[in-house]
Amino acid sequence: MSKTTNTKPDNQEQQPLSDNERLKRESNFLRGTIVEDLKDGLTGGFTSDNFQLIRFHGMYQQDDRDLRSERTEEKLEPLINVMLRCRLPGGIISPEQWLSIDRFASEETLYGSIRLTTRQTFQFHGVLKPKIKPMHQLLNRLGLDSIATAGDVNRNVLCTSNPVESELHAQAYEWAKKISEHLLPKTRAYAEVFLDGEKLDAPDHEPVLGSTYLPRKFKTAVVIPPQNDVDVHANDLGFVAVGKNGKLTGFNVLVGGGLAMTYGDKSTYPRTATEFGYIDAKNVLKIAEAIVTTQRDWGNRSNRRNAKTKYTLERVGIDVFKTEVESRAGIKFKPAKPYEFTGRGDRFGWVKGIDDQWHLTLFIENGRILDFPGRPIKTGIAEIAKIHKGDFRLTANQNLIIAGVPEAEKTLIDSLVKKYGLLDESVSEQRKDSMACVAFPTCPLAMAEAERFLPEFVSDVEGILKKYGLENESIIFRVTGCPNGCGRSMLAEVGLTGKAVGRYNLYLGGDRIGTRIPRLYKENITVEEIRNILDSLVQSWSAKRLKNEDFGDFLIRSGIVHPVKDPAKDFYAETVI
Ligand code: SRM
Ligand code: SF4
Repeated sequence: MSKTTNTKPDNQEQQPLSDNERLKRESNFLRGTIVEDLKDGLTGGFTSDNFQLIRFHGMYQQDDRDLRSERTEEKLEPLINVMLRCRLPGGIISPEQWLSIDRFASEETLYGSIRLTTRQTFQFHGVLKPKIKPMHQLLNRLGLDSIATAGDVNRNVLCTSNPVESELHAQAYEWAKKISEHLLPKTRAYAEVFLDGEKLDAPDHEPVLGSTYLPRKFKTAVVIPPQNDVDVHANDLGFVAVGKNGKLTGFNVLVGGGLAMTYGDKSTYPRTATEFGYIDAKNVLKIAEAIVTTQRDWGNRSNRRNAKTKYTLERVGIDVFKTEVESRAGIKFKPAKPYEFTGRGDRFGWVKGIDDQWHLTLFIENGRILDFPGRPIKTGIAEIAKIHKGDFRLTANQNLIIAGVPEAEKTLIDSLVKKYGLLDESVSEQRKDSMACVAFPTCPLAMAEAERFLPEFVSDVEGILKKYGLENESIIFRVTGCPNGCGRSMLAEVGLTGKAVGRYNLYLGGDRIGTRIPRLYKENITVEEIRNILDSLVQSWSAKRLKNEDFGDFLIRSGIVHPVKDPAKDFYAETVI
């Protein structure tokens, strides 16, 4: 048994608990009255607490914001539906599974698309109530589920998409799967509610998460340097793989990353994770559990805005948190092993792995898989799935890898790739290094466009780079429709966060490898203003940069932007010189 200190290191428990704590406590281990709501044909939605509880089972209630006012005028209820997020540790999915989810998206959802997410999984948007149970039953038949992909639990566990060093990847991926399983809710609610599972007499018990689950969402990633393609610093818990001769020996452990903030509330801020030290691979689950339970017991359950691990760490002190973790796990962190990140993007095109298999990374703009005019990419991927013997790997940059192609099948896959326009050689490096969250029309929290704004604005950025002779360069550019950070703008060299329709905050000065938070440069500005600012700054970059100097580093060195060094203290400090 692990040792725990029974009291919190401060007086947090004297504050009244947030309403989410009540609803978790009263939910009967996440069941609520979802079963009754599913049978209620009068509304497309979920009532009272169930609206929140369905999130723990991987669903969000949404409606199409483009259609809202039209439907209100026609005195109709909004077109209520759910978005489903699948659990897919490490992003690996088989061609057979893909074909079934492809069919479900086409035949049973309002939008017909599959959306690859920034956390290596896929979402269906627009599932109407009568399709909800069949959808979960389909996932179950495929060996998939959507447990804990949302809500106050450990979410989908990421793992670097690295098909090249296949042995190291296979080991790291196994850990990502084990961590996901170990930290999963153990309640039978999902099976009972959605799969018509048998009700057992044994009481539910949540040995790791506890009966009221975590204070807030919790995110975990496994990263294999030198590629930081999962943005490990966006996570509450990061495992940085350390290998020797292609074999995994252990991990450096990072704690307390997270990217969201709330406008106007300076007690919220994005934060990169803190290095706790090195552990041997065999201790991964013990350490993961100790970190999760420390956050479970010490996290703020009164104010959800300050509830994530990053705030707990700052509140109680890094050393106090770390010592508690060591005591609970019965393991001491060793000094961190040296490692280096050299990049973040995916490696596009064909690469050959050390196992002699071929792997093809496809660029999927915004992760949206749909048949577009002249580019039937959804049909194309399904056609490949019909003949592919390896697997598909979803990346944390919303792209797709066709992995494990034997030499003999490469030509056939290549011909399908060409036929369906899946590999466009003209896509610039800038476009590949750009990313947006979903935002309108499905995200209820969006203040501005992101996914639908990105493609055109990237063309503008391409134009600016070309104007100054930098067309072979790129800037890590990310847009989110609000300050929640789903497209990870707070780890970009240039990050936009939506303020209102057509207006954004502009953040500058992150680095290319995802270890520095950018700083607010201008608030609430129009797209035209953003274009003009970027034009002028790129001009300076082209004129004054050091050899191979990246845009974010140039802005810091030249003093245009003060670096954010310790976000808890200086994220809101004086912005621009
Ligand atoms: Fe996110 C909420 C979409 C990755 C921080 N996120 C949402 C919701 C569910 C809106 C809502 O609460 O109703 C969005 C649904 C939009 C839609 O229609 O699909 C949404 N988040 C996404 C996705 C799909 C964006 C994408 O374009 O790929 C990503 C799904 C990941 C997954 O598969 O699990 C997604 N969200 C992220 C990330 C990036 C990451 O984890 O690497 C972040 C920032 C990292 C972090 O957590 O600090 C992120 N999402 C949030 C937050 C702010 C959390 C906080 O700390 O305050 C919210 C709002 C909330 O939780 O209250 C949110
Ligand atoms: Fe929605 Fe905001 Fe997340 Fe974008 S960043 S998907 S707008 S919650």
